[in-house]
Formats: sequence, structure tokens, C-alpha cells
Amino acid sequence: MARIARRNFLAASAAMLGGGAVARATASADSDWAALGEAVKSEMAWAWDHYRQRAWGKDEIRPVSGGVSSFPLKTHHLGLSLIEALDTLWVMGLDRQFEEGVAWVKAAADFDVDGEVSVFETSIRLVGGLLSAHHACGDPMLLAKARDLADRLLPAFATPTGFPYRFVNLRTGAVRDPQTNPAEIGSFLPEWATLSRLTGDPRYGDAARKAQRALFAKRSRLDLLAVKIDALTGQWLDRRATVGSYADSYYEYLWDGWQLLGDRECLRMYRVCTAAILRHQQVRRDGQLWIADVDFETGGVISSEQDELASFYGGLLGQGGARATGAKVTESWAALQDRFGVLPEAYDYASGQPTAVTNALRPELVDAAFNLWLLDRNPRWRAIARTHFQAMQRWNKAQYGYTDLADVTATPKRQADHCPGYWWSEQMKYYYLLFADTPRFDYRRNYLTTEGNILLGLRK
Ligand code: DMJ
Repeated sequence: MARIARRNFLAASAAMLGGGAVARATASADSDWAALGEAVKSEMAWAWDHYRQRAWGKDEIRPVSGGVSSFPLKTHHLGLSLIEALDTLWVMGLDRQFEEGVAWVKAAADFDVDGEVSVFETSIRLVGGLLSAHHACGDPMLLAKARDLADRLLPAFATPTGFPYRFVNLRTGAVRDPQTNPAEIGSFLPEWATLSRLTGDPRYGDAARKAQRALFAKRSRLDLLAVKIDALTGQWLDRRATVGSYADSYYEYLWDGWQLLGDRECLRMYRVCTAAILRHQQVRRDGQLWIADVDFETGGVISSEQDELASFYGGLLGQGGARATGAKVTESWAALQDRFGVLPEAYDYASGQPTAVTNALRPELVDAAFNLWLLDRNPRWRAIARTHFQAMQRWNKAQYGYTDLADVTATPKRQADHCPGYWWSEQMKYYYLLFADTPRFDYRRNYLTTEGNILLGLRK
């Protein structure tokens, strides 16, 4: 990749918001990207310092009050944000912070807890976070921790279909809730195949592959999948096909199985599913392109409501070769970002109104912009990410970190008091990689998971 000349830049202008000083990048010209990258890094270091002082080893910081919240366990902390942050810190060159985080994991991360976790969330966030940290520094104890955690999730896959139960007790292996969905069935392969490769134990990759393929076999005659299915009977419990929540990363991991592992079966499944989605789910409205929710057997449109989570999909389409369509979908979401400043959690393209006015500090639009930019280096994708970053600085920054919003339509936008773990792993990394042109990342040969964890492409 052509290196971008660094310019002299006054990175920050101070402004007060919610009691915290806001470092505002003033990039207006297209060539200030490197300075924006520095601004992202300084926000990450600032947020990490607050996390270290107020929430060290806890799952999530409450950025307004300075308190903490736990996830994925209800009452016990596993160090979620810390683990999610590790490869982001590393790729930004925040080496001291990375090392203190790794030291905490080695000394204190303990998954032997009598409590129930979401199998999917625990895998993408914590197993993935530990594996990407291991990719960064090679410390065998990080791999051992990832393996220990995956071993505790494995009992969930013991079903007649191979689809995992949604919840498992980390200590006892007791499982709960077989009524599951494509995302929670088929979002394991990149992390678990990596674990199998590194440990020599095929059980992880095998379980992930089996679940992914068994779900593909359940597609309708239109080659569409619905959003709810029983892991014990294999019966569909719903008719709605969507690329939004509960389905999104299933499609992502079909492509990723090909991208990371060269798995031709994944590529075939990705192509079949994508052709059906593009045939039956595209809706054009007022110059925008949306991927509508449809009945998986008839193809009839069920709803004009769109999850914010679906805004990742344009990037995936681009990766899979449908670049113009992926660009159009992403531009439709970018137009909404321009209208609301920060995307609402849900939007109805028929009424033109948000149907959920919160925003859970989401990364999906930047994820799409990053993936499209990797393909063509079009500065338009950087500009969408810059708008996203600057809006986040303006609206989501609180005294002790970055927070969800309770209402993106209020003036001024109303803050909640919660920073999700994925903030540390996803958008901060996407912004930085988009803007900073760092030598620590291989921009040609890389792989990031659905949670933004880098399993391929870190350069020492
Ligand atoms: C992340 O945990 C992952 O990207 C997941 O696939 C769905 N979206 C959330 C963040 O919004």
C-alpha cells in the first residue's frame, strides 16, 4: 500500500462535553488522515486510562457515572473490555497498555465460574479477543486461556443437529435454550478453526463447521434461512429471513471461512445464500437500497424495518464481489448517518422514521466502510468513517469514556451510561486502520473476525 505522507497537524482542539475534555480532530482536508489516526489513538489511550483507574478487570465501564457493569455473566466479571481491547492497543502501538492488559489476563483471568454465558457472545468476544492477543504477542498462556474457555463452551454443541444451545454454565457445562438463530449457530469457524490449528485438537473447528453446514442444509427452496430454529428438532420456529440481528454474522462467517481458511464449501454456501438474498431481499426506495426482511419460503416482504446491525452488510457484499451493490447499501446507511448524526438502532425505510431511537455505540457502518476501503482505497469510505468518528466524539464522549446513547433524535442527543466491550475491539480499530496507515498491519493479507479481532495480518 502506498504510504501516506504525514503532515504537520494540530491534532486536538479542546471542547467540554459531559464534563470530559474532547480531543477533536480538525481534519477537513482529505490528506489529514494520519492526524485523524493519531486522534483515534489518543482517544483509545484516554479511555483505557479511565478504565484502568475505575474498572480494571471488570467487564464494562459506565462512562457517565464511573461505575461498572458485567457481561456476559450477570453478576461476575471476566475482564471483557480489557480482553476485547488487547489487539487494538497493540496495533495502535500502545505497547505499555497492551502489556499491562496481558499481565492482567495471565494473573487474573479465570473462567471457572458457576454462571451461565451466551455461547456466541463469549466466543466472538472473549475466545476471539484472547486469540487475537495471542496473534499479537505469541504468549502461550493467552492460547491456553482461549482453549480453556472454548472447552467450557463445547458442551453446548452436543445436540442432535449440531447447532449449539444458546447458553452454557462455564463450570458445570449445563446447557439452556435450544431455540436459536443463524448468528448463534454459525459464528464460530474462524476462531475455532484457528484454535484447532494452534492446539492440534480438531474438535473446535469440527463443531463449528458442522453447525454452519447443518444450518445451510435447512435453507428453503428459495435458498433463504429464517431467523429462529430449534437445535433439538431442527424445526424452523419463524419465517423471517433477514441480514440483521440474529442472522448477520452467519453470512459473514460463510465468506470468512473462505477468506481465512480457503474453505471451498464455505465459499459455495456463501454464494448460494448471497444470490438468494440479492434476488429476493433487495428493495429500492427513494433512491436508497435496503435489504428487506422477507418470508423465507415465499420471498414476500415482511417488514420495512431495518436493524442498525444490518449496516455491516454492504461491506460483506463488497468482499464477496458484489461491489456496486455493497457500495449502494453502505451509501444508504451513510445518508441516514448524515441525517441523524448517529444511526438509530432501527429505522423504517417506508415511513422514513426511526423505530428505535437508542444507539448502542455500534460499529457496523464503519465495519462496512473499512471492508470496502480495503478493496478499492476509495477515500469516500474513509470520509464515512471520519463522520462516524467525529459524531462519536461529539455525542458519545462522557467523563470516563464513550457511552451508548438513549436518544439520537433528542437535541442534544441524550447519553445512556454504558460502554459495550465491542467498542474497544471494533470501531476504534477500524478507524485507526482506516486512517493511520500503520506498518503493524498488513493491509493486503489480513483477517478480522465479526468482533474485529485480528487473526491474520499483524506485523511485528
Ligand atoms: C458485535 O458484537 C459483533 O459485530 C456482532 O457480530 C454483532 N454486532 C456487535 C456490535 O454491534
